[in-house]
Amino acid sequence: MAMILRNLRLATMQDGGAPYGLIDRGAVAIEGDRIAWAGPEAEAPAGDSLDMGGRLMTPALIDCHTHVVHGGQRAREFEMRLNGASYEEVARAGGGIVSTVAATRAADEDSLLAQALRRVDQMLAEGVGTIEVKSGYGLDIDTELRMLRAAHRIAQARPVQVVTSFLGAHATPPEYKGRDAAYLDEQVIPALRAAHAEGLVDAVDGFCEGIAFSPAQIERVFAEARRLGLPVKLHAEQLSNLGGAAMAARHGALSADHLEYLDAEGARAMAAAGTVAVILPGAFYTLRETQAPPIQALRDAGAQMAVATDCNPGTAPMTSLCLAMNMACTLFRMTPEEALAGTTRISAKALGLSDRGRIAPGLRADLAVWEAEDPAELAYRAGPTPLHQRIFGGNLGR
Ligand code: DI6
Ligand code: FE
Repeated sequence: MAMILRNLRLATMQDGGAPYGLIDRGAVAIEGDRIAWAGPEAEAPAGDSLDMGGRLMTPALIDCHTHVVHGGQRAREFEMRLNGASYEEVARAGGGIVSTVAATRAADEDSLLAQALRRVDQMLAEGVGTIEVKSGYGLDIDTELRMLRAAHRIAQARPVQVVTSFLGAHATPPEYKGRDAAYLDEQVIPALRAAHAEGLVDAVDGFCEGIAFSPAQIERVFAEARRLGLPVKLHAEQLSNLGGAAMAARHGALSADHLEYLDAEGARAMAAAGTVAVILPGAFYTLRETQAPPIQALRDAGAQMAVATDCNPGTAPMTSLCLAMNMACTLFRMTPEEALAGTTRISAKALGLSDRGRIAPGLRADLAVWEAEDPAELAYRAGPTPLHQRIFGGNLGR
């Protein structure tokens, strides 16, 4: 028997109709873990009903780019940078990704899970239903596997869906300094194979940047992903333009992420391939960057844009997807509707998921009911809009 949630301002996030797919006086019928019906309340099917007080309902939010599993924190580095230390001075003092690598290698699986759950709980409190979680702070076979096992345990410990991305090609660890190719051959490829064999990987990611890996080195990892039948995605054009996004598009990537230095040609290549542009304003803000991603060029090319937190201890120590939406609008001039589509319908696409991100029959009943009326409120506040109720897999109050 369906449960009917009525008296809703229903932002279905369906494309092509009213902004936000908004139905002013709407209702949703839930059966099991699925949406059975959604539409104007006057047309709702019979069933036990619950009055939702005219509140706004959206699909549960989807954070399609996070590093929530990691050891330690980098507040000291934040302080050094703001006291004028350069990125190099910070690195020489043991800061940067390698400091998180050391803390992650030192943490056992239970500790990695416990540290991640603190961040995940903050995300769930803001209406998130699905989280993408990357490896990439182990940079050796054992720790990369331990990170991904901890990531999978998040979904056992909390009512949330987890999608994992292997990010062994995040940085070259100190013990392989100057030996990138050996690191890829001796650690990254074997770790990817072992993680895939254990069913721990949903997609393969990489960091294509001058301080990380070249397009050719990333293509070495993408070739292995293709051999294993895994989709790919890429951190691209964050600090420079190496043509990473266009290369990712050539590989049919689910997404290319960051994109501050993307050019019009890269935007067209992404649009043609259906590669989602994942916009990460938290890293831009934390690093006090000045080059914004080319939002208008992405619009002109017809590329779809998602928004995510990039939650990581170095460049985006944040868990608020609502704040990320606010930053995407305030810093990059995305519209509130683009930002909300970017954390629902389009972030689902960035993860290759078609069963969520919209309020429509047959999709997962992962929903968020807000102490708000206007969908723009979710991007309007510099921080979270109060959540009234999170519905996960059809279970109210989870
Ligand atoms: N880009 C970033 O901003 C993060 N990783 C990446 O590929 C930085 C991660 C860190 O500093 O810990
Ligand atoms: Fe990232």
